[in-house]
Amino acid sequence: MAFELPALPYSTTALAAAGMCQETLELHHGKHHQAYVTALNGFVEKNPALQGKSLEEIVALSNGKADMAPVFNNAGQHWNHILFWQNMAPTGGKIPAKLEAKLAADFGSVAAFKDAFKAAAIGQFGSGWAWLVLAGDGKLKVAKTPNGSNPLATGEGHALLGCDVWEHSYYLDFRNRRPDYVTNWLDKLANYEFAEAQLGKA
Ligand code: MN3
Repeated sequence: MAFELPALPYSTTALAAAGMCQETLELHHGKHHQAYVTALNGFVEKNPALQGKSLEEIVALSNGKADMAPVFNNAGQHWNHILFWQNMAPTGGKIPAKLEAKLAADFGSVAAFKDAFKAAAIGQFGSGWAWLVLAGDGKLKVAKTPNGSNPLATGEGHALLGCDVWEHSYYLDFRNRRPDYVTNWLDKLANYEFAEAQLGKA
């Protein structure tokens, strides 16, 4: 069974008012994410060791192996983007009470969480991701990963939110201003209801 590009959970125009335009979503979902899925399927077709494996299993078995770096990069990016589309909503930015209390308990305040997340997103040199994870000790933490890596691969915890900081994610809307993109993402796009629901599944 080949991997497939999941449909967006909203229309390509749905996030425009919140700072992500139709063209960004069409290119990012329809071209960039599709390219990762197509490349991953090509690797699976050629390598019997990957056949019949779940996406998570392919990330795990290619993780840290130099000769499998292209497999890891594309599998990781497929996993990351599946989460990323669910991590945004047309009316994002509202933090529900249970998650708000946990953010305040683990970071000191919601503002301190946002500061830490922005620092990770801005501090990721080049392409990569910033994450809010539920770590093994039961605490919320912020992490960053380069390129196609993710908390699944690093073992840093269960990912609740992942913000794509590759330039293709923000260049049409914010040009080179990654800090403005990340601030807007946290305040207007992030689907904290989805993140809160993940707390119960971790
Ligand atoms: Mn991307």
